[in-house]
Amino acid sequence: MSGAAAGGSLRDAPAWGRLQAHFAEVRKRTLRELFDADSERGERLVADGAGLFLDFSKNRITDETLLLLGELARERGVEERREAMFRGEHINVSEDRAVLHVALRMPRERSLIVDGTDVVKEVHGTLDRMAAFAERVRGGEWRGHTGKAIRNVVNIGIGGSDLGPVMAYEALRHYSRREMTFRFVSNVDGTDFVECTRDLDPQETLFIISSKTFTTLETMTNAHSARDWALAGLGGEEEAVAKHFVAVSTNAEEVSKFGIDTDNMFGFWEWVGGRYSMDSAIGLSTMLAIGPAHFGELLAGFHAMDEHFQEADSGANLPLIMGLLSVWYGDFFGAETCGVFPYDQYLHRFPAYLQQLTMESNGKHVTIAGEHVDYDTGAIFWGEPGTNGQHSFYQLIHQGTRLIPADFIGFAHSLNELGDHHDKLMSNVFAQGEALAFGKTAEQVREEGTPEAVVPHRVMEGNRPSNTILAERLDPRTLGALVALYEHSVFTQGAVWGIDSFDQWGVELGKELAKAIIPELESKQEPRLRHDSSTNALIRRYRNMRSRTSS
Ligand code: G6Q
Repeated sequence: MSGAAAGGSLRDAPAWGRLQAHFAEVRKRTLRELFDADSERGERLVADGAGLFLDFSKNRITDETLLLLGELARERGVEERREAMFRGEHINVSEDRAVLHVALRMPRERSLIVDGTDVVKEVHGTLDRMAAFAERVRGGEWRGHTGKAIRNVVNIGIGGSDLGPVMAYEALRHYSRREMTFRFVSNVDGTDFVECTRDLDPQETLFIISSKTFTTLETMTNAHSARDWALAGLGGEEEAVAKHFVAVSTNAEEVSKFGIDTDNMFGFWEWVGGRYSMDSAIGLSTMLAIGPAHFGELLAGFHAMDEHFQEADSGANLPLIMGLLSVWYGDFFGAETCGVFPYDQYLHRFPAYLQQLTMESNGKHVTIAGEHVDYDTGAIFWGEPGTNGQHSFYQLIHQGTRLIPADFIGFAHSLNELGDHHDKLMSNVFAQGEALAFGKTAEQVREEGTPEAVVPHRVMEGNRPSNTILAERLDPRTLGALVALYEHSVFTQGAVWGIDSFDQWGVELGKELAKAIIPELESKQEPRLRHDSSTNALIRRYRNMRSRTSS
């Protein structure tokens, strides 16, 4: 099987056995002890790559742990699988597809021949078309049906065709064209569309229908409502669609059936997974917001991290280290979740974006060979920006009973330097990592004069692990590197676990069932329901509440 992970069960890997024995030795060791034993630890267990600095010293690891995790990666063929991905082999085995998001950010002068086609050439062809279009819209040259320039851009898409664009727009708002309004409609709940468009003038509004398949229920429902909304505001003339709708898709046939001229369609390829597509034409809204040059910077950041992942030694390889640490906590310590806390308001949608990237990729229960795993796979990712989370759920991380490894993300420079806000913000990044790692002993609490009965409540056990990622500032290049860091960390975990990180069959059943239920909800006649008794009763109750019952 080309590019598949090393055969055999993960538990049979010699390094796995050694890690289990090693875990029994180190599980009780505290971060306090580890730091006391090595005064240089905080300077030693760090790595740099693609403009990001990673301090991973506050993890419950020794040098031996890193060595063994490195061996595990070797035995599981992480490197071979990585190279297979970069070569364009069909490492997405269950869908028999290449996984080539890395080609989306290869520089123009590179070439990558896959199945007889130079994909880098095709990528840059599309990027050039996107750039020409973006310049026309941003420059006011592209006019709406009534001759007005476009001031509002609404991206309609869901999942991978939404989360990346929203996250990137919010993250890079500082670089965006401020005179323009950008909105993102994803939910099939009509409220989303209505609230996003209520204050927009159809004459000045451009819709980007972003859908790889162009058949997704939510997106097509919203796209049709958008067309009705636009036509109602533009005198009902069908030819208005051409000026107010463009598509990002791989499905030209469905795009033209919808009425969008395929000249106004920006394509991508089967080998780009939805959750790996924000740097493809799915990023058209991002390019319209920040302009082609900044979009190029974003791609350069992605590419720099791709190169780092391919070239850096294992002890200094950011995505490899982070991925292996996730395996360490999930499979040895039994940690079920991982918190991601960006200390930058512009990154407020980053945890939501990461949830899809990590959980849709690695939430798998069988190996590539189809065997049920007998170890845990993908952790639950979640998070909120700091410092807000500190006043909410951090209590549980500090004093709860569950181990929650955390990633802190901070920047040296704010994009909005305001008084001493930024130092105050960053003091909290450092303070949280310190508090989680080292806590506060009963002795220290007593020394503060705390009444004995309250002492146990104020003790912080510490020994809570975290990574700290620092960068100069949140610019397009840095965002690209940050996203690619997590992409490749996800890749590393998936390769160790021997699972297919690039399919998502688990989301299909619910979609199919919903399709069958729609007519049952809408039918004028009482439908014959054949679900379980709970689902049948819920459907009947809903029909009743909507006064659709015939009885
Ligand atoms: C991502 C998934 C999924 C997908 C959406 C939208 O990896 O495949 O989130 O992006 O279901 O699909 P379309 O782009 O085809 O509408």
